[in-house]
Amino acid sequence: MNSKTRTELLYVVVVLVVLMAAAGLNIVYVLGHESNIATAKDPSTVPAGSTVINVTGYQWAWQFTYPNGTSSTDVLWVHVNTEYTFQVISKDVIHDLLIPALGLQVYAVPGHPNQVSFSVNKVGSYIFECVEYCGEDHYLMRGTMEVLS
Ligand SMILES: [Cu+2]
Repeated sequence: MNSKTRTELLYVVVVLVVLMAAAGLNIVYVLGHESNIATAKDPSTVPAGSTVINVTGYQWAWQFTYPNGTSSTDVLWVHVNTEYTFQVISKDVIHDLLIPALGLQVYAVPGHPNQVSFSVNKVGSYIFECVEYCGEDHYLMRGTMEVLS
């Protein structure tokens, strides 16, 4: 092996070592980062005593399914001073449910359930709407949350 070939091989080996070290650091960082997110937002944990309402966003309505199996579209029925947990999913594109009076906003993402818990302390009628532009009839994704005594 002449010195030219040896030098060339040395360059190849040095570059390979640097790239593999960078890949290793990157993998360690990404895996650690991902597990941090998973522990912070574990969608399988529902607070004790909380009533689960499954919320499905789709083009172009919100569907709320209650524990007894019934569901409503574009109107949400809840009781005052009761804790609820939304489990939110999308059937198609990304939607974003906002209930301004509660300061509650949660994304509906296909393949990634999101969860949020809340209770309302005042009987009344409150608007909700989708605040992520999701297609031509996006404006139809609105309705009222009726809070009963
Ligand atoms: Cu939408």
